[in-house]
Amino acid sequence: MTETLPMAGAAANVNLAGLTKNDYRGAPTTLCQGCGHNSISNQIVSALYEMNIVPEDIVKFSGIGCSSKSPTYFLNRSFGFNSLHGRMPSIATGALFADHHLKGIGVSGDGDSASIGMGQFKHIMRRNVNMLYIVENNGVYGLTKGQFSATAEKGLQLKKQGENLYLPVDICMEALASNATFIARSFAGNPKQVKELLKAALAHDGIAVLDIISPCVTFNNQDNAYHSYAWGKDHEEPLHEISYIAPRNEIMLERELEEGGTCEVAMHDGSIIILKNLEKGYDPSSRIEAMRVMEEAQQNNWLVTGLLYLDTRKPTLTEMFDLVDTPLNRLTEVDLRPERAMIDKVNALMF
Ligand SMILES: Cc1ncc(C[n+]2csc(CCOP(=O)(O)OP(=O)(O)O)c2C)c(N)n1
Ligand code: SF4
Ligand SMILES: [Mg+2]
Repeated sequence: MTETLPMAGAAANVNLAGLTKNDYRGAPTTLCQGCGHNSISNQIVSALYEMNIVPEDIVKFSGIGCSSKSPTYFLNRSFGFNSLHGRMPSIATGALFADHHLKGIGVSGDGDSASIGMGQFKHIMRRNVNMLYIVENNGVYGLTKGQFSATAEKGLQLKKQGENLYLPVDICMEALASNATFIARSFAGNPKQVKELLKAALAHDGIAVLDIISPCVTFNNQDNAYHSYAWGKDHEEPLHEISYIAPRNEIMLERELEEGGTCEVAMHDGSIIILKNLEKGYDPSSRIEAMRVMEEAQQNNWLVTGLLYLDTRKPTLTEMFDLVDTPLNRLTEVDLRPERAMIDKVNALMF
């Protein structure tokens, strides 16, 4: 009998998890053509495929908005929960506590996170929940027809809204103030950087906030708007070229932060993030540096992108609790019922 050999092309498309890129896709998008959110979904598909992550090990979360519809457009094989407006963090916290073996990917919008969900946003940061928290930031409420969001720049003029009178909320500054352990900013018009930052964020143990300027082509893409493709392309100032290197045996911890040098950051899973500094040394482990760079960017109207801040030392939410290895949602009644002697002991303590 002749042996059937796999087709060379097909084999080449299979990653180390034995999956093709199609295994990471979702339903066809219903968002507007050219919407930045679509470009981000495509990079999520590529990043997970290239990292050989098994889709069933991921759980997706979102709130309400065009951005929050995005999880439908990637990872068909993963469970997901499309929650209420601004409430994604509490749903994610509960689900990831119930199964600490899963990694969370949350997609939110600037309206969802910086207005109605601001309180929840701040608290998921300080709890260091193990998830990637993406804010697809377009400066407007896209889904409800383009009202100003809290991240819109002061003075923005929109045909149907008039002039925005208020100073904007900066997602990354809010994340830093709330003790997030991984903070990065990117731009949907720079897909290569988006993908590398997604990989680095997924390799992080703890909360990884990725603020991605993601133009709304229908309501806020005129060339002078800070969340447009044209403005982003003209004003982007990457801090470094970032590359993600998958886990390997030899971990290089040496760091060179002198001008034009590279900085290597070792992640818990053995992967490495290489930051090639473009102009001057930037140390992402310094909160003060991160704040300075963001402040400087605000003063000069620069769209600073890259890894702004990283702290790999803080325990995640579930590490702070003495959990059994079996996820809580898989414990059976037998596992949970205390022995008679223990019940008697507890009762004796109480009365
Ligand atoms: C409690 C509640 N208030 C208001 C709304 C209406 N609403 C739906 S989406 C949205 C804003 C979405 O903006 P954003 O999060 O920036 O997402 P985008 O559509 O811009 O991607 C609002 C106000 C709602 N669904 N629920
Ligand atoms: S309205 Fe704006 S945010 Fe919503 S899908 Fe269209 S382009 Fe994207
Ligand atoms: Mg928005």
